Amino acid sequence: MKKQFYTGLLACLCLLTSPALSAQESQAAKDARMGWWRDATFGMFIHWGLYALPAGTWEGQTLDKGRIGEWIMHDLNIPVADYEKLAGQFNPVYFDAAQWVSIAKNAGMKYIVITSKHHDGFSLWDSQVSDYDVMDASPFKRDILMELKLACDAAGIKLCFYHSIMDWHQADAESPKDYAHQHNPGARWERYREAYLKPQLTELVTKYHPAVLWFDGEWIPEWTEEQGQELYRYLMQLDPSLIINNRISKARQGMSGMNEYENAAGDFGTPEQEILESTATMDWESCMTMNDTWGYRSDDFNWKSSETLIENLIDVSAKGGNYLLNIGPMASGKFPQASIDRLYDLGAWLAVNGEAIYATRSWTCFKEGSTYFTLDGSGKYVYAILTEAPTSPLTLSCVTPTEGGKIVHLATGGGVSWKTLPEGGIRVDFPQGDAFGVAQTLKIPID
Ligand code: FHN
Repeated sequence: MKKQFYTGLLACLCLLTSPALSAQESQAAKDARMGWWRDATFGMFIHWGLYALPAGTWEGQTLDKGRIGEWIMHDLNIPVADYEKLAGQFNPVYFDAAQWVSIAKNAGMKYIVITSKHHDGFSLWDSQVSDYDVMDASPFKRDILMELKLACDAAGIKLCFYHSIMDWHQADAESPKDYAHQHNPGARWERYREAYLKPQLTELVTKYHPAVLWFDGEWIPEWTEEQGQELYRYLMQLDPSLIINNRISKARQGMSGMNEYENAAGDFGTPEQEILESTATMDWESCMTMNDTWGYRSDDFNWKSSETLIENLIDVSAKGGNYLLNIGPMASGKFPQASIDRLYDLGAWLAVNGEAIYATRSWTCFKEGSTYFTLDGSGKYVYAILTEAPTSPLTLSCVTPTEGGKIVHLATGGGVSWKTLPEGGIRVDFPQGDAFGVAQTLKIPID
């Protein structure tokens, strides 16, 4: 029944998608649209789907170390007909949207980006153009995205969707090697775009109102910059407040994630498992795993420490980016405990030092030694975030505080004594001892 709907939509969607946006967006309008996202700085990425069931091992064969769980279908050459049977076992009875959202919120995260559909093609909502979704193909039969939407709205968290352009399940989209032998190979790809990909995205935007659409899988040769531009215009017509990553275009330069040419579709760059060396003129967000996989692998224990994750957040923020930190929930619907522990530590650190991160901007001097700097929204304070506590009085050469101004140590809320040095910069009597935890912050007034 759904398949008829899919085919029938083709003609009318072609009509809907043709008009271009009439006017270019002004810088002021873009700043307003991007405002919440820039201020948010810290978000939760969630890779969740059928791949959580094999969790890295298929019929006794385990993925090589370093391979990522959500690629198991591809990496172990699992036929579509075998892989799709996983849907019949997908029954995450412990899934609790309110609990997931509350873990994110307590960690200081302001938005959640979850895989509406990853490369394997399985959808986490009741898609009207597919039976390969959680409502039609799994025994769970609960609309995961809608439950998350309601929980996020209640908690004041923005819900966003990751959506893969590449689709290993759709016959029209899987880049079959025999394209060359077909009469009109492009027609199948067009049918996938117009009668499957776009209708799915339309459902997501009009029913769930995601704050961000986060594309991926754009590197396949079938996808072009022109198609990306057209899809961007189409989606922005559906919801002009949307924010869309640069993977809707073809401009991403591999894992470094920034654009290799101007005027590409998309609003922000997407470094993956990397942090930029410096600030950038384009908005950017660094996405990263806590261990070595995005989708859950039961044998991946290579967890980054909480200290590393906190320093990464500081580093990204000092360079003007956002940090999107990944969770790979288990097939049961639970988060791995190691992830929960790290999120707790991040939340505890942000509860004390968050004003140095949220709604801040990069400053001309973003790092001196192991100290990072951010600039508050008013431009009246610089935050110096020390990722290593000094063993003797701290000297900072970058910053000249307001004469006679009070420098506040956020961990104690008290002032610290300081003086200007004849050679420039300042010396600060920094509170000694490690009682204040990792990465302590000084709030410094500037003229
Ligand atoms: O292939 C995907 C991968 O599975 C994961 O989703 C990451 C997250 O950014 N992106 C892709 C590779 O760039």
